[in-house]
Amino acid sequence: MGGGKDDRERELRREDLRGTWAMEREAQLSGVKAAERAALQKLYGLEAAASIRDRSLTLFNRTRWGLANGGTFAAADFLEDMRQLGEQDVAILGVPLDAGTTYRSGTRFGPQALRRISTLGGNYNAERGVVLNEALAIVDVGDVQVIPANLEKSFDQIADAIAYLTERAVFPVVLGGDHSIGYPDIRGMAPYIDGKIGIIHFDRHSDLSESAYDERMHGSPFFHATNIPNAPASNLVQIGIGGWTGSKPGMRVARERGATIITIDDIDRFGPERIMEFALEVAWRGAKAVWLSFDIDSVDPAFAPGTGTPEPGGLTAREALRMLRLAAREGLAGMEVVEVAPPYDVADITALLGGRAIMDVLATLVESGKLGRSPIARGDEPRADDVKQSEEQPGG
Ligand SMILES: [Mn+2]
Repeated sequence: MGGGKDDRERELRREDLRGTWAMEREAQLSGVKAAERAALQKLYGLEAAASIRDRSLTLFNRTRWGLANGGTFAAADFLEDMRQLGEQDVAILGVPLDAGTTYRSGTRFGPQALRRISTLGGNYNAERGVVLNEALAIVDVGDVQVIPANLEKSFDQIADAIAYLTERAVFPVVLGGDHSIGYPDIRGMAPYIDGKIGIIHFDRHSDLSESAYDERMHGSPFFHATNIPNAPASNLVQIGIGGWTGSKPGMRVARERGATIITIDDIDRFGPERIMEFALEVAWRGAKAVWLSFDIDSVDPAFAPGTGTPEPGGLTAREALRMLRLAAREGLAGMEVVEVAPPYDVADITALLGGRAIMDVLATLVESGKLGRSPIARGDEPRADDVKQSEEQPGG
């Protein structure tokens, strides 16, 4: 991650480059699971035609990547039997809901789009120095059964699903869905946190209104989440707020409850690093866990047009990914990516960014040895691989 300003002045040597580190790092990354999978794929996919020289290729594609997309996020295994949840590190959970949308609906297709485009690429990231599915046991647990015309029943379903994951100490990655799901996500998790839960919330909108059209819609999740006794607004930090689609009553709620609002102007003024240091301080103040809520509309519509309430002037994709990685450095209890609305997307770029946000956050948690900082007792001992990685992190 970017060093100080001094780096801009200093002489630049080849060994200073992250790319140089990445080349060295590559040699240390394990390919154990990849080898196992390749062997199975060879067995299941049958021998390729005689003219194919690369004999690792098979007749039937069983990789689940690219065109062979198997419908799960980043080609993770689908966990059909939810009774078997518990040993995994990460559970990908879709919430195909858009009943909370007040204007342009379409986020019910968010999980599908995020999963589909996530198989463009692979699990290896040179800059992060990680092969994600070697470092973590990731399963895709499919979708919550939402009730399309009933938000409150959907909230009950979502909260119970998150509770189920949290109770089993599996890190939840929620694929939204409109932002109304932010409330049941916190509600499901909060009872399992032995202390306060902080919230780092990226958005152009503060989502602190009590209701819209008499219901708890996608502009209301944090009004209701911060009514939960151990999820106080004092530990809520909202990043990227601004523009003409915000709510005036929501701003009053933020003032009355002592939430922290960071606008795009603030980010321009103080820079992403200082802003995230500050945001982490607020979210973690006396807290046992922090939840990450990433509304894709925090990113400028130039980079993320596929969303219901776009607001020009947001983060660049590069800023967003960098700030998300900084947010994840101290550990997280779970995350959600919301408001990806494929009907308005162009060339899948919004869904692709949403998926990359997840990959970058997970990679950062691995990099900093923080996946497992769940309040539920799980391996407090870092894995050998994690220790190695944190020791090898270059300064800056
Ligand atoms: Mn928003």
